[in-house]
Amino acid sequence: MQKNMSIIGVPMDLGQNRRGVDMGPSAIRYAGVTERLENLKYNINDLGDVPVSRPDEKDHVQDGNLRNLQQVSDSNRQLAEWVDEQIGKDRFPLVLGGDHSIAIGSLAGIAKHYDNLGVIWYDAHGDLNSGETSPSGNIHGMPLAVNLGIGHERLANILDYTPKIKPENIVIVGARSLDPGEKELIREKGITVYSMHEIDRLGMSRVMAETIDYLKEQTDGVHLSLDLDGLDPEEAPGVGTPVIGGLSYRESHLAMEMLSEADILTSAEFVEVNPILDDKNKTATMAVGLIGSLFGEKLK
Ligand code: HAR
Ligand code: MN
Ligand code: MN
Ligand code: MN
Repeated sequence: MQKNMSIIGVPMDLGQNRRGVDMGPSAIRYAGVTERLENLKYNINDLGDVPVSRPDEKDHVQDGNLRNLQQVSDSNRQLAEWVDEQIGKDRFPLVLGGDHSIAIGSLAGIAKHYDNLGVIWYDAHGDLNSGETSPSGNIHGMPLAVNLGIGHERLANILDYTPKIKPENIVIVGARSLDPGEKELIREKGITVYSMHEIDRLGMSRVMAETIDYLKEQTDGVHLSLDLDGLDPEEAPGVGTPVIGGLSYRESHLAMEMLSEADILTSAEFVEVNPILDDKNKTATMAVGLIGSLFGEKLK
């Protein structure tokens, strides 16, 4: 694993309609992410936060079914530039959200550097909607589709290229809430999904072993996009769109340890921590625990 790492915060709450997720980067920093990584001998440069406008600051108009399109697009373009620059300097980008719409910018900045980027989408949701299929108009339910080149041009064409990733290089882990249009896209594109059903049947150990073997073979870099709502809301309550029946902290911990051991990751992001809805910063603390395991903490 690359030991030079840059932390980028994205206080984005415009991809959905609950306040509070903009404080996610602060909550994760407060839970000690930098110290945790420095103890593992990483050289950390925390670049601070990408500018994001406040929902009550400018006219945030809805464009068709896309809430706050212009502002979400503007911040993601900046995020893409920041991430691109860090990879250019040979530094591992660790992006802290913010709602999941920020995966549009992070992948735009990352995928430029790879011919065959793999993506692990650890999430209760597929985030495969477009303006046409979204039941909510919330862009945080669309980033994976946008990265496949499906969606509004102002989102899909950030940094002037599209698509960012190929459907066969995606593995979704933890899905349990998929809209009809998302299911159709998964079928049409043949996207690999380990839903809660497969995780219950096979166990996380086998699911991650298969995921790692597959991506190792198929890709030249792997991005982890971890939405904290992939975890069960009883354990990780500080998220805006909780779905019962999720992954445990232990399962998630194991997944991170297996990724660490496989040493395949080239970038990562942790999103959707909402401290207003949390219980004493528990969810941000879990995010930091998972980051610790992902980057090499061991019990012995
Ligand atoms: N699928 C629903 C929608 O598109 C809910 C999306 C919830 N999104 C996230 N991201 N938290 O995973 O509105
Ligand atoms: Mn998500
Ligand atoms: Mn590429
Ligand atoms: Mn989600």
